[in-house]
Amino acid sequence: MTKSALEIARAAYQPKLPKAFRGSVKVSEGEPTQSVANQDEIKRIFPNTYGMPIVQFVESNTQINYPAVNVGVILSGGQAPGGHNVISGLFDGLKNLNPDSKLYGFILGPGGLVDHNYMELTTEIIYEYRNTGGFDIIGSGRTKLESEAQFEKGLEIIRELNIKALVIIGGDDSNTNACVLAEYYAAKKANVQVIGCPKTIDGDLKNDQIETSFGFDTACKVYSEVIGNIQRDCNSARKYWHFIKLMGRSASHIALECALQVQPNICIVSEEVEAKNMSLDDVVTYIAKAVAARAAQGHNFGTVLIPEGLIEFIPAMKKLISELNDFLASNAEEFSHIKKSHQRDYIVSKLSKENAEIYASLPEGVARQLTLDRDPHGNVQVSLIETEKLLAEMVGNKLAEWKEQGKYVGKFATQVHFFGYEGRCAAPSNYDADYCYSLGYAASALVINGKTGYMASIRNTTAPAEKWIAGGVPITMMMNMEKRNGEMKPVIQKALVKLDGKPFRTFASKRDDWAINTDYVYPGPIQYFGPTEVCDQPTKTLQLEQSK
Ligand code: FBP
Repeated sequence: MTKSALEIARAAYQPKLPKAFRGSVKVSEGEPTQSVANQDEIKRIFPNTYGMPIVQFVESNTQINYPAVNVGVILSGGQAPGGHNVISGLFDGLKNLNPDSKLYGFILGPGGLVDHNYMELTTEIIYEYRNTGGFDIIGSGRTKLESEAQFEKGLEIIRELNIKALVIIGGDDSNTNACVLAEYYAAKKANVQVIGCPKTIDGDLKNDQIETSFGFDTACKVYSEVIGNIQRDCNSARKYWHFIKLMGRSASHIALECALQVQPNICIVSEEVEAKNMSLDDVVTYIAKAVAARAAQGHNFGTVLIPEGLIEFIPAMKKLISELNDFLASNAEEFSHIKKSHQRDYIVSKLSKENAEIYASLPEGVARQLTLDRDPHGNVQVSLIETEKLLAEMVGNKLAEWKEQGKYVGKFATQVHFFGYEGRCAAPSNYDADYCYSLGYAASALVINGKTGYMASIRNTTAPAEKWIAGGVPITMMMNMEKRNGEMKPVIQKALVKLDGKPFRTFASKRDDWAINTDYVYPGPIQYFGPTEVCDQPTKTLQLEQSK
């Protein structure tokens, strides 16, 4: 494998660990826990893994001789920077306790467990991937582990390889499934532990115990670097408005964090749009007003950040999408025979008056996307909707109307961007490199101490690493009941942007100034070597959340 100069230098980086992991550790257990909501139902569904205490690893003087163990690891869902370091931390943690322990990686996600597709991860293999981005060491996948048949298939290979524990590195859904699997094996007395690790660039897997999901830090820094570069270009040429969509599926954490880092003219926060019951036209008018106000000062340029999930948070669009889903699900055959050029009119004629009006007002391309791209469950794939183009076009139309009415004088030329995949496999920042390595180490300690149904946790991460607190949180503690595919299911509660939280309030207190002025910040690329204030800063979101 040919390596870049940075990769070679980075391979030698030794991630920082919490103090507890620098010698022998012991487990300190807290009080029994409760789930965040629906306690009775969650307890009933998880009789063997409900109510367990939060555990913390603390330094100890007692040297224990641990037996060798075999462990399986799975990378689940979208890539996030630092996954390789979770695996290296897990590997080093296990080997440190007993050099005869073995780590098996299941290939291409949870499907690897079901299909018995695996490889042993050796010292040489791990060495190649230390501190690198990506999930390519074993690959990732989105197969959901949820049926008994899958659990049983998994058990066959677990038995064959004499695996004591599985570590599942994933987002909220994958960790929910990890918990279901832990419960299933516990109920069966199969003697197989299941441990989760909090991963997702989206930043929506966090709660009182889990400060952040790994990858969020690096991905936001990469996007902020590029947005900063665009802002400098924008401020140099002074002729474009840049509409920038940012990944993050539902929650707007990424867009908000980038806004805090780069101070754009506008950032839309989906959670606020929903709370204020804004229509698409309200969002368009809000942007157009800011454009017009800058134009009045002779500034015909700017930046607009748009969260990926925006469309689904606009209440009226949500209703439209829901009616379209239902209509197309039951009339797919008839619709497939309608000529492309007549499809729009056909849909307009079939929808309720309110939804027909909204549908008719959408630009051609978006209207088509809403009727075409559906996932296997029959839902519109909102992430494929080019919201950045939609808004740029609709703002342009609004400004043209205002121009005719003499309400706006200016020029409006746009560029559109979508940043997502560019950041998901970036080389992890020092924060993510250290955080992930520590999470892997914590997972190894949970395994060795016989825990199951726990998520590895590292807290106090805005402090220097030696003060970080390592432990594990029962996954049932993060659960509530939610409707999925028409059925109530136990799931980990997703963390959306809190409008009364400090990150949003800070943004809201500054956005009017950012809209009218040109207060751009240019964060530059992630730095791996150099002064700590340049290399080791956590996200603004985390710093604000942790500040008193
Ligand atoms: P996870 O929730 O699995 O971590 O994935 C996050 C994400 O990157 C979202 O931000 C994005 O909407 C989605 O994955 C894209 O999925 P895909 O990788 O299948 O294109």
